[in-house]
Amino acid sequence: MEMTLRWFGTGHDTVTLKQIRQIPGVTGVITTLYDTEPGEVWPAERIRAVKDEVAGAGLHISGIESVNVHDSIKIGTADRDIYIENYIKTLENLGREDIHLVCYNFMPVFDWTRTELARRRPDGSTVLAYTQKAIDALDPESMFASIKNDANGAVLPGWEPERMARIRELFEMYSEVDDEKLFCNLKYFLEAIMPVCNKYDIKMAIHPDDPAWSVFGLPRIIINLDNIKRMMKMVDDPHNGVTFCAGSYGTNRANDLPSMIRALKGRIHFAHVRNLKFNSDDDFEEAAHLSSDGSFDMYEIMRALYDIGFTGPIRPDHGRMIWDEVAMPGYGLYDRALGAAYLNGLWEAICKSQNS
Ligand code: CS2
Ligand code: MN
Repeated sequence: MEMTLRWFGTGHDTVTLKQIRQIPGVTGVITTLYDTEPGEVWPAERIRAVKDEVAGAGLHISGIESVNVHDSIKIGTADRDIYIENYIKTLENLGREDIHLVCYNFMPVFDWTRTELARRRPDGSTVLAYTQKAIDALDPESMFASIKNDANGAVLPGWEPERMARIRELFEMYSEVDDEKLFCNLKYFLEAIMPVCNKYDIKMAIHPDDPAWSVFGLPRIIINLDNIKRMMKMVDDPHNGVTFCAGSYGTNRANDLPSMIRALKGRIHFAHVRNLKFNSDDDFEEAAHLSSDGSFDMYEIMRALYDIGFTGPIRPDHGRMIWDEVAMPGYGLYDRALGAAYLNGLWEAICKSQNS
């Protein structure tokens, strides 16, 4: 595996490339063109510019998270082919710049959903948290209003104000889309992009729905092993793979994370490894990466990745806000750096104990 950190780009991220370069063992970044809209073609010059900037800091781009998929593609409206064409052009531009990993998601309307961005834990850190009763009590607009104030001025991916302004319209557009329709539209999209992925050897790594169940009545399909297998079988190409996000699949306690990893051997192209602490089955908070701080056995997760011979990029996922850092919730420097160091430590111990 290669240890990486997510970086949103100069002007968008409080964390600098220089800081990332100083985290032991981190050699790559996972980045994006944060100010592009879903459906736009990413200009080759802009991709090259960010690639050069990252290289100038002694790092390299290990993958893109995310090239977002336009709602027309997810809904399957008549204009989807235009947006698919644009997606293909973006993939070509990435491929020509020698970028071979793209993370994306197929979640309707929102990206991840949390009900609190700054829940205080006993040690005084603040974390992202989810409680089902808040979802059941609120509509999406009031939820957006309630979490916006905790965002430290950052725009959270998937919760951009422009999208929120159109929220009613978006819900209306998705009203005819159920899980089956969403699977069909995903298949259509994947079939269209696989030729370019093969040509440039671009691994597509779908990110799971987070949480791994339906919120606000919207369909959600990338939630468990059966559905991922269905997705991989319906477009059976090694470039059609997954981002294994422990914190997202792990929201559903029926998902056995290490055994899912083993079952996905060869098709995990990217891994997000983080821990959750459950207070009940539908109330959880994003703990430190350390196993004993949360509910997951992080050793077993890393061990499963080792056992399947995982060689792709891995990154610590959301971190806690600690040491008075002010940053995008989940994406500060300090706790993610601690996460990277801890995951590197587990990995070193696993490698040495297996080779001795
Ligand atoms: C990320 C997702 O912050 C997060 O939870 O893991 O936002 C992820 O980047 C997207 O869903 C991938 O498209
Ligand atoms: Mn993730």
